[in-house]
Amino acid sequence: SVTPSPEDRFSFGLWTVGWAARDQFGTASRPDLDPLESVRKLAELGAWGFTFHDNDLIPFDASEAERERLVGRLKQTIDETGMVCEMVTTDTFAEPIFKDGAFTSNDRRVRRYGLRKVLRNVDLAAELGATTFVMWGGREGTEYDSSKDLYAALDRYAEGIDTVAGYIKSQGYDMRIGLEPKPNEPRGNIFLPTIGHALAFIDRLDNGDVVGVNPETGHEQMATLNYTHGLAEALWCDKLFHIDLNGQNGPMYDQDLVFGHGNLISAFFTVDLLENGFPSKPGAYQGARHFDYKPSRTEHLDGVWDSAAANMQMYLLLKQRAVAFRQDPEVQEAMAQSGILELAEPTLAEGEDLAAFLADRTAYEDLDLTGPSERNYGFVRLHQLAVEHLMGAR
Ligand code: 3MF
Ligand code: MG
Ligand code: MG
Ligand code: MG
Repeated sequence: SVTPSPEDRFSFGLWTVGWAARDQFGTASRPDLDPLESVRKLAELGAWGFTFHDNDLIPFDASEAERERLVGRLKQTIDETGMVCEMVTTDTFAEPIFKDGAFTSNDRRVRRYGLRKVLRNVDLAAELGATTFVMWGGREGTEYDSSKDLYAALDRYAEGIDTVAGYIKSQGYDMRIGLEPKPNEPRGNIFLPTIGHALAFIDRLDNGDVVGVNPETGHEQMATLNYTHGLAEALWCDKLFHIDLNGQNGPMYDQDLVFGHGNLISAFFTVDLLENGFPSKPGAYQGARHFDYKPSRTEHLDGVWDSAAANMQMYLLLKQRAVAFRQDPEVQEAMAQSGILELAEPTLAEGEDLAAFLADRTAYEDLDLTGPSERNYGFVRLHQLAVEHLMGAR
């Protein structure tokens, strides 16, 4: 069915529908929304959960009493709607204090302040039952390479993430951190620009066991990378802890379009991976299908909710087509023809040691290169079948 329901595990950031469309060049084109009304509205549309930055709900300068009142209202809304607060994240980018970053600011006062802001938000996340804590370091970076000791910046970034991860463990919270890579915007160059950079960084952490990635479709595409490949490597590393789905048309500013409204063929293969898994490792991704998009500035309130619904609609349509694609006998035959199923076979035979491999003349000296060189892989035929399924032509 293409009617979203909680079983589909769709979730939305409150900053997505809540974006009043203030941009670099213009004032808001829509009124600010009450985030709690947004939770209700998303529930009505068939979403399962929501996510938020601390300051999507609690103004930066709110008093303690105001903070408690707002958290109380949120809990009441959760009870009334059954919506799941699946992820919480921290705003360490909007306020002037964070203009040179939070964990990697040259100013130690800012680093200590930023870390405290994040830690108190981890407590709030735990209180609300969130199991993922996302960290997008939007201001961690530079415009000028002269402005920062890059080695020390990575040390301080690691120190910050390790401190948060260590805190989560020491409190016994059932929670994991998802680092969100992005190559640029708002900084000229953001640290941990891609999934690959983040995975290598996580490997160097002391508490990296509870740290993974939260890749966003558009962010990888801004770096001219293939989002589905990035998800695949994160899955291969057991580090795909969360996802931000949206739409983007190649390397330009962060468009945050509705999922599928950018590179549609790429979106099809993203859903194919999330729903069907790898041919050698079938099975659906277990996490939330989380959207991080922006209703375009041209849209008023109807457009906000139309676009929210469109994300779920696009995902379900793509899911329908991706499932049909994999089940089509002609596709299965084309996949077999293409050797896709052969790739799961180890290159060395079972029990074959290096000496035996080096002694196998059929592997090298005696191999007739004509066969493999003249093989027609049939990838174009297979892709044509995929695109026909995507277009609803099959
Ligand atoms: C920016 C983003 C961010 C992150 C968010 C939490 C404001 O391009 O994608 O959205 O997703 O900070 O994860
Ligand atoms: Mg984006
Ligand atoms: Mg974004
Ligand atoms: Mg995002």
